[in-house]
Formats: sequence, C-alpha cells, structure tokens
Amino acid sequence: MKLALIGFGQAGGKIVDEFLAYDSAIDNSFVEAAIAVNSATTDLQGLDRVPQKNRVLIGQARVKGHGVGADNELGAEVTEADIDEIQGAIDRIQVHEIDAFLIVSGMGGGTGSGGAPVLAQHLKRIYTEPVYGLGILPGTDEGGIYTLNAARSFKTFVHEVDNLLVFDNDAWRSAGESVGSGYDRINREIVERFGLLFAAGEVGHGDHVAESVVDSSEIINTLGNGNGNGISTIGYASEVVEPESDGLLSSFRSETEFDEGTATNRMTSLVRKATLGRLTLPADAASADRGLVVATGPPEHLNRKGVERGRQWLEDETGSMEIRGGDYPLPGEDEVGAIVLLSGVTDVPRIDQLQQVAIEAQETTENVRARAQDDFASLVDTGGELDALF
Ligand SMILES: Nc1nc2c(ncn2[C@@H]2O[C@H](COP(=O)(O)OP(=O)(O)OP(=O)(O)O)[C@@H](O)[C@H]2O)c(=O)[nH]1
Ligand SMILES: [Mg+2]
Repeated sequence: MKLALIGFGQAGGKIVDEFLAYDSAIDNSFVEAAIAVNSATTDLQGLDRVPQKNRVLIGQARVKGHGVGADNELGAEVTEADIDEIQGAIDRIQVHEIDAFLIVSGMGGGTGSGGAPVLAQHLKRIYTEPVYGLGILPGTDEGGIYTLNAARSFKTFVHEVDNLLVFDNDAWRSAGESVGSGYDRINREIVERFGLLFAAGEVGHGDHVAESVVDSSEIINTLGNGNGNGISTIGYASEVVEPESDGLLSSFRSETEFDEGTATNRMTSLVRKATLGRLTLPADAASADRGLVVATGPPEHLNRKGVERGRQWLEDETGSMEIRGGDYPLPGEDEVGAIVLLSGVTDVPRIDQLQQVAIEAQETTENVRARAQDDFASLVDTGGELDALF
C-alpha cells in the first residue's frame, strides 16, 4: 500500500523517520513520500531520514522556531496560519501514485496534537484519497496537561480522518527504561506492526505468486473510506520456523501432509495470540466492527487453510461478518507471523478514561471561572463599602 507519510510534531517526525528506516531495510517501498512538520527548529534538525526539503517549519512568526510548549490551541492556530507552507511540500507528492495519506502524531504535546486534526481536515477537503491518522497516546505518568491535550485532540482527530490507528505509549512502556531509549524501542515496535501491515498491501503480484496475497484495497476496506470509521488497533505474534529443507525427504508425500497440518495449526494459534495479546491500543476484540488477518513469513510455511482458519476464528470472536484475510509472503525469512487489524473497536478502556478526563477538566474550568467571578464580585462589593466609609 503506497503511503504519503506526514509526521506532525516531534513524536510524529521521529516515527516517520523510523518508517523510512524500516521501508528501506525490507526493500519494499510502501513509503511514497515522507514529510515532517514542526514548530520547533531543533526537532526538525534532529531527524535522520526525512529529506531536508520535506521538513516544514510552521509558526515562525508566533514562536520563532521554539515550539508551542504543549499548548495545543496554539498548535492548531499556527497550523491554520501556515497551512500553505505544508501544502507546498504536499504539492511535490505524486498524489495519483498513493493509496492514502497517513498523518502520524503524538497526541499529548502541542504541535502535533493541535495541528494534526487541522491538516487532516485540509487534506480531506482537497483530495479524494483516504486520510488516515496514527495517533500516539501519552503515558499516564506524563501529567495532566498531556492527558488533557490527548483527550481533546483525540476527539477532533478521529472525527476528521477516515480511520484513526492508535498506539498507546502507556501500554508499552517498561519500568526502569530511560525516556529516550524507551521511545527508540517503542518506535521500532510501532513501525514493526504498522509497517508490516502497510508493506503487506504492497507485494508486486508478479514477484511471488502466493495463494492469496493481501491487496491494498483489502486494507482500505477494513479501515474504511469516509469519515467516522472510528479507531483501529493492531495485534502481532510470530514464531521462528525451520528453514526450508530441500533434501530428499521433502519430496515424500507424508512429510508434505505433516507440514500442512503444522502450518495450519501454527497460523490459527498465532492469530489467537495476536488478537488476545498486547494490542497497540488495548481493546476488547469482540467489539471490533471489521477485521483483517495477514499471514507473513516464508511462502513454504504459509498455506491457505491456516489463514482461513485464523480468519474464521476471528469471525467467531468478533461476531463480525467483515473479516478479511490474506498472505504476505516473505521469502528467506525465518519467522512466521500473524498481523491482526481490528477496525471500529468501541470497547476501549483508555479512551473512556480520556473522555472522563476531558469532562472533568471542563467542569473544573467552569468551576474555577465561576469562583473567580464570585471572588471578584465580592472584592468589588467590599471595595464599594470601603468607598462609602471614606
Ligand atoms: N512513541 C513515542 N512517543 C513520543 C515520542 N516523543 C514524544 N512522544 C509522545 O508524544 C507526546 C507529544 O510530544 P511531542 O511529539 O514532543 O509534542 P509536539 O507535537 O512536538 O508538541 P510541542 O513539543 O508541545 O510543540 C508526548 O506526550 C509523548 O507521549 C517518541 O519518540 N515516540
Ligand atoms: Mg516538540
């Protein structure tokens, strides 16, 4: 699946950088174009792979290249003001070559949190290609302002994009890890999952004739095209396999049949593990509206029956009639894996928690404002009494 990636803010830029590294390592090229947008000069300079001309600095007139300091309203304002600068970089993309836009952004800060939804709305207005978001939720230990930004941005972002893919830092942090090395590891986890999914839709059909190769249209149909398709989460599980034995034994029919059964059972169990294990955004799989199962690995270890069984299991698990399945053959690899994309999930504790935070913050703001008005009124009253005395 060919994508134009746009990283918004620091997390967004770093993750797009990581996507580029992954894309060149697997020699697949699902990344058609990569752009980074930020209000902080140093963040843009810190990137390794995004081409210099595709690094767009916004908000210079307001914040002079110093970032917006977690003020996401300011992030949204400078994005609106400088949308032409971003469009200038997008104008260089061969949009007819891409299947979709993907806007990547941390949701807890200011620039990406405020700006990503503004850009999504702009792209939706101009292009017919789907616009997807990849939103990174902050850790719960980052503090109130980050949670509040994420709560507000999430609501707008999910509304503007065709589908919001979500990764929750909170579910993936490990104790005792420094923030920097923690993010490097987490960013690789993010790219391994979402990259594998997007790469899967980009197998040239002439390259390797698999039984049922996943097509980009299957990914798009699972994610949905048109606003309001909700949010998605991804599960992934893999297992090391023996390399292909090309000795005499493999020509015996009994061995072939044994392999078939093993491959089928392995794939069914990997699909279960991927779905019920740690998702990029923890959610109840049963609440998914649509799903996609992708079997990856060396073609001699993939079979149609394995994907079909896995797909059927997911159908039972979700009660959805819209579960798709297919292969992503990777000749020469030593791992067989299953990627499970769950789309339109509604039972997500972390999102309920964010919504609650937003509601409470709104109430607190109103209470504080009301109390301040009361205090001011009584101060003025007292002032009046004092005036009368003298
Ligand atoms: N997974 C991941 N998350 C990150 C990374 N860097 C930051 N974050 C998360 O993203 C959120 C937003 O941080 P930034 O991306 O720095 O924010 P920004 O969009 O640049 O906005 P400002 O710095 O406020 O202008 C943080 O709350 C973190 O949760 C990263 O490298 N990887
Ligand atoms: Mg920043």
